[in-house]
Amino acid sequence: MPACPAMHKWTPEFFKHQFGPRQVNISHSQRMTFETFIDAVLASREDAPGPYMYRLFIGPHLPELLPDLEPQNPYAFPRRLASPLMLRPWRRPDGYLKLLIGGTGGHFPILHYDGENGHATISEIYGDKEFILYPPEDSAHVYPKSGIPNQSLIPDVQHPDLEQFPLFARATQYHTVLRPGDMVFVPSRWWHAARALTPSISICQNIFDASNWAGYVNEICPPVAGLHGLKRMAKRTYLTGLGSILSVLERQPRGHGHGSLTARIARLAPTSIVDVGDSSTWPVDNWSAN
Ligand SMILES: O=C(O)CCC(=O)C(=O)O
Ligand SMILES: [Fe+2]
Repeated sequence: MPACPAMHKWTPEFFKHQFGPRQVNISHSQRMTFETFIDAVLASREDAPGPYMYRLFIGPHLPELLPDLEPQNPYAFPRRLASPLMLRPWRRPDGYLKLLIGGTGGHFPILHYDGENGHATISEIYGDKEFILYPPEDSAHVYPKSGIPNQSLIPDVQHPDLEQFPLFARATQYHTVLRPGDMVFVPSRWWHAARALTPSISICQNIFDASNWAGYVNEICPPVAGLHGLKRMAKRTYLTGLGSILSVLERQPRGHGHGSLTARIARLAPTSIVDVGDSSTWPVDNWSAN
């Protein structure tokens, strides 16, 4: 498979020069210019880690970067989120690409599993990053926060306080180092954490298909009582029915010609970016759910 342009183009300096004065989301609470952010990334050290960007969606916020990622990684395509049959606030035809950038020692803030029962892929573009996983069976050993069950209370999984978190000693850690061109697939509900070993740039994507759909519907539309419950029930019924229809369509032959029946089916139930068609027609006004 040919490498996308990002593999030889994206460096911390590229982002600084290309987008220097642009204000961007770094985390849930931090926003700063790319210039300030990249300077902090390059100054980051093991003993004084700098900021780590994990809240910047490329489609709505830096769409000029999308061509750098083509051809997109077929194994990271968000599948059902890209279907035009998907409810609008959750539709992600642009690939649901999230940019992750950190300097040496910078890290994703917390051991967690992704919300909405999503599978995830993290593809490394520049630099090296340590990636750690724990299986769902270890959930009781990683001390989920009460009220936020997909986030662990353990602040640093590489140096845990075993007096405070004794059950963590029983958890099985899977460990890898991602280098440019590597991708890790994180199945739904697998706990994970990441730490940059050098300045690091990667892409994260969430995937939804038949294997995690029921859990997805339960998470975005949990049943509720009362009048609200009726609206919720209608949404659940739609999404559950959509899942059944997409399961059938996804098994049909794929066709990419214009107007053919197989091409139209492929567009309704896309399993790769090729099925989606002309990217210039993608809606960009549908990001409220984030
Ligand atoms: O920083 C990373 O590589 C992990 C990102 C991640 O897990 C997420 O965005 O949910
Ligand atoms: Fe994650």
